[in-house]
Amino acid sequence: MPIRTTAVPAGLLAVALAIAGCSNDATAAGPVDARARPPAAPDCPPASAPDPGNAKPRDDVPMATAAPKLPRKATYRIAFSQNASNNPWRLAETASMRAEARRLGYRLTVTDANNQQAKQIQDIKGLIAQHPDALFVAPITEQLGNVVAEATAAGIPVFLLDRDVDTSVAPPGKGYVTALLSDFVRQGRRAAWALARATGGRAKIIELEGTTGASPAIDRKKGFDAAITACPGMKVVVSQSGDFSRAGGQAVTETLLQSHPDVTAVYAHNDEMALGAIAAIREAGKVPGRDVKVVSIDGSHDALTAVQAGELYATVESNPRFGPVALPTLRQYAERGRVPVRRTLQDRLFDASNVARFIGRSY
Ligand code: GYE
Repeated sequence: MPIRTTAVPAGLLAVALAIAGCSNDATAAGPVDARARPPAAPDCPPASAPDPGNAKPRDDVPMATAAPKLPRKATYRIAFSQNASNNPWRLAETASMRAEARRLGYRLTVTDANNQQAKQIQDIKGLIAQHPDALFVAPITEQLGNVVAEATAAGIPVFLLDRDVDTSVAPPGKGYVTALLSDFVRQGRRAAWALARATGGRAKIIELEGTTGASPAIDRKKGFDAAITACPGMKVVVSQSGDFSRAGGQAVTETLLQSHPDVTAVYAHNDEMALGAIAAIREAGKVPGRDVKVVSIDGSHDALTAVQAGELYATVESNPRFGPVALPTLRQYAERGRVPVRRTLQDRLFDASNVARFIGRSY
């Protein structure tokens, strides 16, 4: 299993917050959409509590010492294996990497695996053959560990973006340099708290899981499922993968609303699936946001629009703008010869109380 450490050195945290464009105010999310809030069940503490916010950054993350070194240069030839380009989150991430590389004058090659694991393995093998100075990988599932280890064995420093691999195959700091990730367990927990507030702590829930085997799907489930055990009135009645896609979320919700017409809530592991679910809820003749409460994760423009419309109760941020964190990490590795094996991004939470402030800068 991957290790789940969380830490951001002060400098990088500042970078992450600077990209976000403001200080982290997740803990200040406060009361939301009071119109729609039922009274909180006394046996469900999260239903009347504020957003728990980010976990405390850890200062005990080990340094990457056994991965290939990166020589110090004025400019770098780098590659990025992206796992898909079929949603705004992926497009924003790629655009952010391109913009930062351009700004620094680095040459960047991007491949797109079209959401297919076999293609991503081939993409990475092709990039290994070109021997870039460094390789960034957004792995589709944790099974990409072998090919990541292969790149490392070829002497290429590998940096993971936004998803982890199986760390028993590619250990952090050795099988790859470092992984830049959100705290997915925490995101799931925060989504559970938001749903507890939305429903008063009583809900029959459809859980739409992300791509099977992807680290955010594994951990967002873990965090959510664990958190709702604090509320005996909240139950996941059915949990199924919608593959992180809007079409997947819609099709799965359509079917599940037929077999479980008494469902009162949807927890989607990302915004795209939540937006698909909202369409399916409407098609089933129900009112999203009133008959069925929906929460998700990402913070995309379409999701913030749905929050404004009252159809999506809240979305926990998962920031795709990795360029200004990823490339400084590479630079630091070249200049100092060491970086921590994990860098954890800080995420906000968007709901009716703050959406107007953030929608203008959303992707
Ligand atoms: O939430 C989702 C994307 O890996 C954190 O992948 C990322 C997730 C993100 O497809 O929308």
